[in-house]
Amino acid sequence: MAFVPEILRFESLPSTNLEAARRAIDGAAEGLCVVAREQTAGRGRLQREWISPKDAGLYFSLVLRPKFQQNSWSLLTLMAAVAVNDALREACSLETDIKWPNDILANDRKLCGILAETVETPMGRAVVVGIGINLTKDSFPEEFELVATSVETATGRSHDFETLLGALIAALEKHYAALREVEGPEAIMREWCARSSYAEGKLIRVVESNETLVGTTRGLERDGALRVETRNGIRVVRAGDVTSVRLSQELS
Ligand code: BT5
Repeated sequence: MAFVPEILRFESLPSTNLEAARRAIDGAAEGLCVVAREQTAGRGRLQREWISPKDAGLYFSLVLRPKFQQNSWSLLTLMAAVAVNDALREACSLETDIKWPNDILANDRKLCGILAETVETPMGRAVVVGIGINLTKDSFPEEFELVATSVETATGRSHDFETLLGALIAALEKHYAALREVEGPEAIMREWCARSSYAEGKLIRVVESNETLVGTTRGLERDGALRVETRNGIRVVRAGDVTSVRLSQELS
């Protein structure tokens, strides 16, 4: 077993990631899971918001204290995406795609976001892995309908929350244990590539802080960065927002 899960449940929190980070600073052991029925200030990347209405989604954060080299810590996001993909298949019979680096998609719409953050604690640097899964159509506002979806919408029925939570924690335990093995980084990238249509041969647009590039995906670097073949050669993308580009859009 990779970690011993301990689940703390809350009616409402500003953010499960913030609560998990606070508890990590207070000495929480690896394996602490924070779950809330709603978040009033759910966080995405780059100070963005994760909309988290009551009982409409799974709002979850896990405290990890990785012992392996920090240059492999970026793989924890990919590990979490693989675990979510497995849990949705097992608990909800739902096949999903993974968009680099941290989105889980169903029918090309976002169903889940993942936010991994490091936190300095008296016991050393820890990682909080936050996962938000849209369960019902009430989990996001109407104006997101073209870009977002939920487990209920994608499968046409509702699912048991506890079954999905249990499957998610079991999948995280399994893939975190695998990542800690000597061959773990290569293995988790293989697993990620097997589940993602974005790994190889996908025409994408990447919006970085000061630049936009268009190219075709060509697999991952050893730290999980995305390789993109552009007109000017291979570019390695470590941050940024990726969208799929249809050929007609690209050429017009
Ligand atoms: C993410 O950021 O996708 C990471 C989201 C992580 C949320 C979890 S919930 C538990 C834990 N506690 C937290 O406070 N956070 C984590 P990013 O790639 O930056 O995407 C954010 C963008 O997705 C927003 O700017 C919106 O456009 C969109 N968005 C917000 N809420 C959404 C929702 N419920 N469903 C689909 N898209 C959403």
